[in-house]
Amino acid sequence: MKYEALKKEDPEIYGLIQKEARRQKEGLEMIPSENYASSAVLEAMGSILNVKYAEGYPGKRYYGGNIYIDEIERLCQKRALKAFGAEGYHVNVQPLSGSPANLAVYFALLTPGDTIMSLKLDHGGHLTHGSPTNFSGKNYNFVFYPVDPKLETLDYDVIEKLAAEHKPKIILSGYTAYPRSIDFERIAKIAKQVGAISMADISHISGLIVGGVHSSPFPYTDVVMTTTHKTLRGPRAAMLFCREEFKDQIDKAVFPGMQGGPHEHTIAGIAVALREAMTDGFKEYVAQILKNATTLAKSLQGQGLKLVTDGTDNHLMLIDLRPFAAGSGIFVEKALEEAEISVNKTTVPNDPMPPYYPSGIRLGPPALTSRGMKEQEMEQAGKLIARIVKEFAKIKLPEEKEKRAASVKEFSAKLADNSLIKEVKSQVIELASKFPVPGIDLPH
Ligand code: DSN
Repeated sequence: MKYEALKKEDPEIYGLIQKEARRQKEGLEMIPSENYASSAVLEAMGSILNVKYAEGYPGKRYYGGNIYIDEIERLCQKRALKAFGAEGYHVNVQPLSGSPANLAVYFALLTPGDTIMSLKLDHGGHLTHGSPTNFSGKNYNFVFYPVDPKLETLDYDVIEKLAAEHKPKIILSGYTAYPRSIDFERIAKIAKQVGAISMADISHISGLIVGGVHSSPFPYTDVVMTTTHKTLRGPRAAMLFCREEFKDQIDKAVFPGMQGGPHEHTIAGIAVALREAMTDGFKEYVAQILKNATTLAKSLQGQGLKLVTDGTDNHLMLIDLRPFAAGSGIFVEKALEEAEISVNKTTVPNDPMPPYYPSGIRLGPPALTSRGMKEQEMEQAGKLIARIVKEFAKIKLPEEKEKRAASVKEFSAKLADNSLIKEVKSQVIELASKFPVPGIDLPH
């Protein structure tokens, strides 16, 4: 993007975008839920479609002038069903993002107080999968299933047993921090046995599913939610697929239940991303994500780091920092950030620490793979990350809660002068600068 008008009209915001562009170009974005959309997607999102109000659905809007908007939204729906091979399903492409989309499903299909079964949050579940701080946990009765205490993987027999015991209305699968593949067919079967609706949140893995390197929830799962900006490489938004029998309830829950005017410029961007996702190039891309993730995991393990489940089947992995010090995720995240490597601190199964001071690091290669990095670069990135982890994961968080924020602040203030970080950072910049970032056009 050239940003010529922005540069002239608002140098302040333009300058900050350029700083962020430089940060992204010189650093390694390894938060596994982040990714680069193509320039074509960004152009659709930045288009004049931004102007339109289109409350309602194609063919039945509450505003005039939506002839072409209807065509765009219908095309997006058609591409979504085709890309996911979701024959016999309906798709709503209006959800503004993943969290409101999940809430729309609960709103559509449940009454407050109804039971939903989902994965424990510190085992990989999402905020909207029943956190007591979230609308979901405050309004519905969540029963959580755990991962196996030893293997740290899903135990479908335990899910089956809990489902028979609690008779939930929805069984939710699909996770935000789970490094292994998911048997959607088995979970849908369990749901059927107890008369529950099966729901999958495939936000993280939807690109892998479209590209054929992860099992699909179609045609097994009743309701499927995905965000569109992670491995799918589209704009920040979401889509909701459902069986025809739930169509009216889901559509009404999204609009007028939870949202007003849909973001049609974003919907156009989703359509562009879906077209890209149906190409052979995208299949190669997601296959490379898996090769890169496996190589990165091996590289980290080769340096002596422990990964949750001892590896990965998908695009992400979790470093368990408990062998060093529980609660050190925040120190490692900050040290890596100073070295221009972006990851996020995360809880690990049965984490003794709270989510803001957790004992793990979540990372993965989707965005780096979009830049063209391959196994060799993953090997190198793994070694650089391990050097930082081994140095900073030892730092102990104060026991006293009120002293924690100050200790992190004090720690962060010293990072810029740390010689190890300086050394890693220069190698990171050298590595990253060789690979272009899709959608970034830095001035020379
Ligand atoms: N925040 C997203 C993630 O990082 O997984 C999920 O909402």
